Amino acid sequence: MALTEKQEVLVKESWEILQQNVPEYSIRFYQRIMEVAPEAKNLFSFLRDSDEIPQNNPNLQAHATKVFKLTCESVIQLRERGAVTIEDSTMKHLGSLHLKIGVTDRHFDVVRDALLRTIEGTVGEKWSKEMEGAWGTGYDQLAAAIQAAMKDGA
Ligand code: HEM
Ligand code: ISQ
Repeated sequence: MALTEKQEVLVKESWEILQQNVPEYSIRFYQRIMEVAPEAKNLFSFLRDSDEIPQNNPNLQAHATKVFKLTCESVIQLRERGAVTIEDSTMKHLGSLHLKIGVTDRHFDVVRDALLRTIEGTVGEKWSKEMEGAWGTGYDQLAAAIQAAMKDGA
């Protein structure tokens, strides 16, 4: 699916709002993943040993932010170049890491849903189908690239 200029603007706008609410959206993101896929908790080194999702954990916030930032960059690349062109070495790293951890295709769906619901909850009334389509498309292309790198590493 090709993205419109308007969709790129919507993603950039929502990313600005997210960046002002990092502690809040990180927790929301993990909570949603844990609700839908409780077993995934054990995959995360910084969640494994606690019963609750730790508030104000810099590790957790940094990780959640990386996922959102990469997705945002993918949207921009899709608009500008028609494809996701994240650096090769980054893709290789993400592919081998997620393969080693044992991330499944279903997990990718769970994270997709959590990402979208987190943005929806954070941007409030600015949320729209158009915005959802843009983030969703960026995520799908990025996830496909990571999954391809995982298969390469197998
Ligand atoms: C680690 C991105 C999908 C689970 C990471 C890291 C990044 C990342 C940037 C940190 C890499 C590093 O530490 O060097 C992404 C992106 C995804 C994605 C962009 C989808 C497009 C998933 C999925 C799962 C998952 C579906 C499964 C629930 C993990 C885990 C770690 C990790 C468990 C290691 C965390 C730790 O340090 O313990 N991911 N990821 N990721 N990812 Fe993902
Ligand atoms: C997937 N990969 C890395 C970090 C993450 C943080 C929260 C949810 C999913 C993630």
